[in-house]
Amino acid sequence: MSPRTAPASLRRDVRDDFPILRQPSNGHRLVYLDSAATSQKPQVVIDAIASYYGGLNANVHRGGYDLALRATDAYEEARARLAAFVGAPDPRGVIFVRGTTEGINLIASSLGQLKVKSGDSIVVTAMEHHSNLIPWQLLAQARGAQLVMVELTPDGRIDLEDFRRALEQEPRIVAFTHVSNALGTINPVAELVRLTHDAGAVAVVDGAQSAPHLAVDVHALDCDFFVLSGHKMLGPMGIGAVIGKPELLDAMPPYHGGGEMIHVVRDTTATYAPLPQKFEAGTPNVEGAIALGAAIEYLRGLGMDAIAAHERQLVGYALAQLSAIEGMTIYGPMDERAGVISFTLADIHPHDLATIVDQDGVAIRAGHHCTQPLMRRLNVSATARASFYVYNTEEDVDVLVVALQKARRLFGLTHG
Ligand code: 7TS
Repeated sequence: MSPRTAPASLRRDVRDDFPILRQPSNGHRLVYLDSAATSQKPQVVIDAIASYYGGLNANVHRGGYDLALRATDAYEEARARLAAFVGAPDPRGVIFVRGTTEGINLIASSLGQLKVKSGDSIVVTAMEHHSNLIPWQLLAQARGAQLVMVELTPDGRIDLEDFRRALEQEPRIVAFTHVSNALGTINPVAELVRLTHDAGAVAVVDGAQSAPHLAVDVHALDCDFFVLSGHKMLGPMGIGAVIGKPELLDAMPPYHGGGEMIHVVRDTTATYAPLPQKFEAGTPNVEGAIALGAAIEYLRGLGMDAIAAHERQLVGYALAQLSAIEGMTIYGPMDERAGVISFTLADIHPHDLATIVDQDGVAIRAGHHCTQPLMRRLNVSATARASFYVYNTEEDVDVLVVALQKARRLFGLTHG
């Protein structure tokens, strides 16, 4: 007798929590399959923004009056919530930034000044989003360092042999994504971090595509830095975070200079505020942080394990349905993948595919997904990409499949 092994997926259909999904698109039910680009927002997040401006708005960490103190408390509570959500033991290591792009630029610039000198090497992988590549290119160019790119296996995983080879050069920093935005690959982060540390380097993890979809524990992963974007995890745009080990952040020079990041300012020099203020110059995105806190509460209510199970089930169903379409090529691993599927269909250009399925209300992305080095290795200039989140259902996959069959017929590919 085998026990029932049904995944603990979401207990309810959450689509109604997302007002944007109620509006039609091109006369059809909107099937939103572009959550890797940005997620839609539940009503509780939209409400959090309105109630911040309706009842709490004041600048933080400066005013001594009631409203300012309450705004500061709410902002700091959002920081504590985010720290708990990703398993960071110390909220002082949570630095609010605009998003993953700004976060990685902060690390490359500040950690780069601390750690990287001429002749050193920095390691990235061939599946990185440009946000986790260009800042390291800029750093390498500025410091006269060498950027080493780790190759991938044919099914789109990090080639661990090549990773080990790159570490033999004793790099100062190793940066890699947790989940690929173009392939959906889930990388073995804890193992990569361990290898990185054994080689004496600092491990930077791009968590833009993992924090929204998987239970993350930065303490267990032991990464030195983990970076995320609020807008991909049901929160608003313009807010994200660097979650770093406080002892490293303490040793690093400031990134932006300005108000609130200082302790004492003299004419030509200054001393800096303690963490996290040292890295938060100027007026922060208070409303964004508070609404991200609301998004985190919503995600916790659903349960990250249940969300991951829901997406696993959905992506399994989608892989089976899509593979059955004649002429379909799917990129990336066929197991252990997050809710992202990149594909091409016969020789139909991915942009044409996206335009055709849009006529049926299906929103997918076509392009290089800001991963040009990866596209080059896949021998394509672009792919079509469907990405899933809590509000997607098997019915959404069915609508996509019917729309793709229609594209085949439009392009004169029979037996569709
Ligand atoms: N890293 C990864 C892995 C990403 O997927 C993205 C955005 C970023 C970094 C940058 O995040 P941002 O919030 O600073 O823009 N990815 C995508 C995408 O796949 N389609 O549009 C944006």
